[in-house]
Amino acid sequence: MASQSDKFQPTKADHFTFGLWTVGNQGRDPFGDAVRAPLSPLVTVEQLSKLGAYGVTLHDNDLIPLGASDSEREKILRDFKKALSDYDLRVPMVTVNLFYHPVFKDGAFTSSMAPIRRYAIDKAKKAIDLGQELGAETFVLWGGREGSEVDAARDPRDAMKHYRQGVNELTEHILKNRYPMRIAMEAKPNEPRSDIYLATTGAMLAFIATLDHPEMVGVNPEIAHEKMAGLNPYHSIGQALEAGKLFHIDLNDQKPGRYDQDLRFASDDLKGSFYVVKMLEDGGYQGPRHFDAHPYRSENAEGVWDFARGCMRTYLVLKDKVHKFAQDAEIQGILSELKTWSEREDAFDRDAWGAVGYQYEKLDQLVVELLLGAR
Ligand code: GLT
Ligand code: MN
Ligand code: MN
Repeated sequence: MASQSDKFQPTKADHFTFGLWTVGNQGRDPFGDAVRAPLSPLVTVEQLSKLGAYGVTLHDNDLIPLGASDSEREKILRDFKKALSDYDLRVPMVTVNLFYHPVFKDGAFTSSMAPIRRYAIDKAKKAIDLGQELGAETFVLWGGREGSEVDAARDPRDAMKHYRQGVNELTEHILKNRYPMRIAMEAKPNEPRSDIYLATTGAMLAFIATLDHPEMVGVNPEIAHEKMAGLNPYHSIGQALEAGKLFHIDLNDQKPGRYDQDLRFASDDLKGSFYVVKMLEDGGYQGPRHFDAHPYRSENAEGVWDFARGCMRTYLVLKDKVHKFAQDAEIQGILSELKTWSEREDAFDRDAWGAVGYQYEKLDQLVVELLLGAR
């Protein structure tokens, strides 16, 4: 594919990153076991670098198994850092796994059990230390188990208080150690819990304003999660960017009304994905273009790299369409006509304004044809 059109060949300057857990996803689901062998982080680093990615991201336990001894940790880190340097790959973001072990079955930071909250916060602090060792500037916090099935068991106000205490402790830890790190909170409405607290990026933004150090905390919106909540990711991401809170992003795709699919970027919704790319490119977003998606369960080891290549190439194709949008005389003609009207200063005529046609049908059709390659 790449040979046909090198213009869409990713390079490190594009700042594409992938989680170890994304290409490393083994295809397990609630109805079937793994279909792919585990992928070593060292092989992942080599492969991603060869494909043109800029970096790799990880949960603490994607790299260092839970319960590893200090010496095991040191050895794993040494080998991983060597691979990063051999293949010139960065680790711009790390995160913490607060969802896999049974201890987290009723939440981590929002657990009603003080000892579990303590363990979860300490685990997150250690993951922050790991991030610092790997040079990460962003720490993502995804509260996948912070939620409920039985509302008789916990008042969400208590959950909010505990969540806030937890995040406040993390910012104190970062400040005390003078780490150049910021936290990005990721929302999801449900799955694996029936309801997850702070279900949307908008809810996260409101919560962040109540923290001790709101300037250190932003959001990591995921396209699929906004869509699961029936929302438009272009709007959520736009609001976060305008608020100076878009610290990181999880790019993928999702069909409406389904489980969290984490589909290859833009594989389902080309137009929606185009507007997300447009927002990132036009809006001055400086962070990595991070893919949090996984290959179809139908794929073998080779298909994993087709998946990764696909995420990056489609982003670049859509970025090219963003340039074409800006250069398209007809599209820009309609937009500038609308702008001229918006600035009219003559006496306001309610009926005349009520009779105006906005040309949105024409505008949208032009975008559709642009995306289909008909222009
Ligand atoms: C998990 C989740 C993702 C989060 C990851 C970060 S873990 O795979 O489904 O959306 O971004 O913790
Ligand atoms: Mn995600
Ligand atoms: Mn997801």
